[in-house]
Amino acid sequence: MDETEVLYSFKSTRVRGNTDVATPSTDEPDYSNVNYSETQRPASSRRSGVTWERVVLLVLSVLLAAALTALGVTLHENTQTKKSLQKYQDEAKNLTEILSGTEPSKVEQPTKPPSVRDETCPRCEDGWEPHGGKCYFFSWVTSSWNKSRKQCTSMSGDLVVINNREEQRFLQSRLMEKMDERSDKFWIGLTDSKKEGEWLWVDDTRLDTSLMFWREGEPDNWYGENPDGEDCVRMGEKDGATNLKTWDDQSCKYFQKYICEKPEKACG
Ligand SMILES: [Ca+2]
Ligand SMILES: [Ca+2]
Repeated sequence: MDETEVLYSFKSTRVRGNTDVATPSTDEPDYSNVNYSETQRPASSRRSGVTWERVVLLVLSVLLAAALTALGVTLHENTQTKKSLQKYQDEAKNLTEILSGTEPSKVEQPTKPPSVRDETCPRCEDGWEPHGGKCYFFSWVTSSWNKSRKQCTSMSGDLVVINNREEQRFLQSRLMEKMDERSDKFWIGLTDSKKEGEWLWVDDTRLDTSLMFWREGEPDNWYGENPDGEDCVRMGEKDGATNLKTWDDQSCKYFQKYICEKPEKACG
């Protein structure tokens, strides 16, 4: 019996029951049976409903997954397209600049500015100035020539050896900025203390006569202030020098500032 038939049976028997309340009718419907029948939909129908819901849910899930995948692919393709477009624009710009006779700009491969490279790999330690492959230290205290040299060697350097005119020009230009007064000169690594008149650098090389920067009248090995004469060389002209001539010999016991030198560190 299906659901429609159960309901029909229930109504017809209730009408008959009202005419004879005291006598229970044998046709009185079995409510438990009715209730049971009400909820007793065909099992195949309920299973079918659940199954359809699952199918619909599954289809929707598949569609959602497909839509998300398509969206991801589209976004990726858009990114690639933008990159390609930028590349073509840069190439077109370079071609335009070549045709107009100017150097192409380096927009594609920006390089680090020198200051950034220096920060990542400093060629000289703090307090030392790089120049021409060397590092220079300009002291702010004064000392005798020998003690000045010890200060330099204690920092893995030595008093400066001047090897060419450009180096002399660099040092003189720096001293013009650093000297407080005309007598505020700096020791360099040149001396004739081993043999009078035989000038040697601290690396034991002999002074090149074509690379001498003596001031007018120097060296004079003056005995006026010291009986030992003058065996050490200092340099610096605060007001500028004619033809870079800034050297003079001085008593090694004098207290002067000093210039240390050492090679730059290898980078990379
Ligand atoms: Ca001398
Ligand atoms: Ca002198």
